[in-house]
Amino acid sequence: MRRVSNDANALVEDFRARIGREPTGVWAAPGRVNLIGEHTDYNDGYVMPFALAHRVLIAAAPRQDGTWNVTSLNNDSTKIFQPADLQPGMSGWQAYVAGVVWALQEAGHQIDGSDLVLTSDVPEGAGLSSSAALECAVLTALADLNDLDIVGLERAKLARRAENVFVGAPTGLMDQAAATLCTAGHALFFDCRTDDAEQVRFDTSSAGLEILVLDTKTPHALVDSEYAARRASCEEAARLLGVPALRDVTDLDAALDKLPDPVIQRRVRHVITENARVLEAVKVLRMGRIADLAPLLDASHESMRDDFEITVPQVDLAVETARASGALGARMTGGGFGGCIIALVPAGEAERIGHQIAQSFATAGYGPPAHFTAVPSAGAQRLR
Ligand code: GAF
Repeated sequence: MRRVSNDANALVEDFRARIGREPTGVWAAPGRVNLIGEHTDYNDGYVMPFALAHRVLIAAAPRQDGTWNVTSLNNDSTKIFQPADLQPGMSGWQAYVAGVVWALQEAGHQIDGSDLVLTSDVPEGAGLSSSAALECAVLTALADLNDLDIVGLERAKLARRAENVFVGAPTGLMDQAAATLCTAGHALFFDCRTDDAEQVRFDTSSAGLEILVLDTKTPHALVDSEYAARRASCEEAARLLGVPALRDVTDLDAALDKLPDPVIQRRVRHVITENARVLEAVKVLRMGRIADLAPLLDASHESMRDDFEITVPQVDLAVETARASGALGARMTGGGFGGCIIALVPAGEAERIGHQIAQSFATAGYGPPAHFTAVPSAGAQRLR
């Protein structure tokens, strides 16, 4: 039977029932929302995600026969793989598990076989990084089981390598950095060039506010090809401008003058202005002025809609309705072409605003969205 759970004790019971012995431990890694800084990570720029309470849980124990026996309770499916099966290009949910074993081995670590039973309540395909959560949970479990001395950021980079090379998705480091480094009560200000990480206090309730996350449940049809196309445009722009990455553009107007193509100009304008918005967001959060995030969220959304062109009508409607219903500011979060929006709303209003958006979706003939209130939570860790 399919099971979606966030409870370590229940997972231990599942492990006992399926594997017939005690797990050595239980590990977890969270999904994330990105507060601001979209499509900046692979441009060597800035991001500011925070971890969700939604997470992947893994109960695990070593095996002596050198195989990995992995059960996903969500998919009600078990996959067994051996060292010879660890070939990039594997598909399905198991690729995220096998990819981590592969990345660890490629980095020279000895990884013994294990039994792994996992469950996740991170919504899939919603732009909340369910795959990075899975990779980082597996990595955290295997690092402990195999006594590996790998620090946080190195873990994030290995998980990203699994995603980029084994699974084949050309993402940046943000999602794995968030799943690994985030701490409860904080957003993570991360510099994707220098790897500098700062935990910025993000206590919305002290400001009388909360973060509504609304999943538009829009199918992510073009996400892979369009993501790769945006990345390629940014790299092409950096090449034309003679800089290592768009992070290095200091004079936006001068850069735009040098670029012949209006589409590339828009892509560059998004990345440069988005980096500036992240820096501004860090400033206001350091001063505890959470409400001042609102215009930055709005401007970020407009930039993604008009310049980076990664929103879809459902996402734009959700953002517009959130604002019209009393949100201080709102934006799409994540890679785009569907997925979730976040809205900064007065405390106690998330429910009402979520319902307003559901109504506007019904009126527009869209399927029902889902929503929850986000609480900045802990990164990957051992639970027991
Ligand atoms: C996806 C990617 F995985 C991240 O690396 C990042 O580029 C994001 O889209 C957009 O900001 O989540």
